[in-house]
Amino acid sequence: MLSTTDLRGTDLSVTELRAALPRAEYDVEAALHAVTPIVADVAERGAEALLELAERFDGVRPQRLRVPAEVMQRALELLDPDVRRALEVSIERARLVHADQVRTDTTTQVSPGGTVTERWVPVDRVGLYVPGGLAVYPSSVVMNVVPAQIAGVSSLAVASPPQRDNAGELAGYPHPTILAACALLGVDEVYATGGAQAVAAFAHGFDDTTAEPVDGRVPRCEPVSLVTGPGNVYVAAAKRLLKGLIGIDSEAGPTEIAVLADAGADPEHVAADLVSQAEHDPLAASVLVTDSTELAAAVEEAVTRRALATKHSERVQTALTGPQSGVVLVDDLDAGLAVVNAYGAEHLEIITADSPAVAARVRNAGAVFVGTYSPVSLGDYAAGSNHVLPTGGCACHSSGLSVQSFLRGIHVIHYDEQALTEVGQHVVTLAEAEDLPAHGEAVTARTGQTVGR
Ligand code: HSO
Ligand code: ZN
Repeated sequence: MLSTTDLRGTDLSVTELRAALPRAEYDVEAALHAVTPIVADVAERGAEALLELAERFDGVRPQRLRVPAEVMQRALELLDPDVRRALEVSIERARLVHADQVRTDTTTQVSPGGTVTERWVPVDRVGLYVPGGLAVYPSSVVMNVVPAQIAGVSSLAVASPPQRDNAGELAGYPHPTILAACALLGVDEVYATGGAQAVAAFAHGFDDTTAEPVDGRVPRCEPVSLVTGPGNVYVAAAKRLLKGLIGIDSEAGPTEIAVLADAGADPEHVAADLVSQAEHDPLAASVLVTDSTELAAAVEEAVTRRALATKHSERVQTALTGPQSGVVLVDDLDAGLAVVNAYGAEHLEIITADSPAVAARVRNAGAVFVGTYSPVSLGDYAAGSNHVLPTGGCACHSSGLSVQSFLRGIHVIHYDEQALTEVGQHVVTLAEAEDLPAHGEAVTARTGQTVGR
């Protein structure tokens, strides 16, 4: 089922390795054509466009775009108590980890009378996108909302596609479990809109003509400054299109798991984990990197068996047989590390002898799962770590969602006269070197220093 890339006996550069490794074709550029008119339509016609687009893409026209308080409450009542408890544990653990990410302001005394402070300020208003297509992810509500709240974001809105068949009595609203997760987290501004149109709605804002007027006025969904959260290729394309007007976390692509394992790994564990992430998407990538042909053969057998037996067999098999998945054979663990570092997987498992030592040598990965008892699905739900992670090799330059994603570090510069005078001549000199004498004059107007050398 898994194709094999045999790198034994080779000594490839990072660029050559990247070209040789399995990776998904994910064409955000192509999706831009489809998304551009949608974004323009939402910018122009607001709520009316959102209702029509929901009808077209989600097969249902929401009665209300903003989910009313009583519907949020009802979703919480409908929540299975076991799911509620599991979500609460997920929230508790995520809060623990993310609380440690809080940044403290720093003030650097650069010279007597001259300081630079870095002040960490949360983004004022954020839009969190939660997918609701092939699968419905209340866990992604937790992963987006927890760091935003800990960062101190004061205005948070969530958007998720309205459900036609999947929401029982709450049809026309986002999935009830998503609404319940929002309610558990204290998020009460939730919109029934998905895909590219949700990102456009966040970026441009809209008058919510579907809501009850307040004091005779139509309530408004105010534009946000930042949109975060995973989504399909159309969500990624809308983020790319609107980036600049809004900030984005990343253009999330299909999920990926790479496992670096040696002969001591249990093939059932490895196979279960490869299948677990393949369950997300026919384009999901599952890659085993190993120096053991015996393990590779045993994993191949177990993966084939599990892929046939699992609930979402069809999309799992599509993902596992796609060009983005496979086994990579290497000479030894050093070569394996070179492969996983070149690949930069969203999720990387290390199941080897002395896994912590091997994991410490990983340079590029969205998140690293160390040893037999740290499967990716633990991180998806309840490790405390964040599951919104860089995909498609972006782990080589970016990190997953964190408190930092919702903060801006503002430099506050405060010099007194003496401190400015002390460094003033250097400013003048550099200004002249750049042929920008007026820059220097802004200093000499204060200090009386002479311009020119
Ligand atoms: N593995 C996904 C997150 C997720 N898994 C949500 C289950 N639910 C991307 O990190
Ligand atoms: Zn997952």
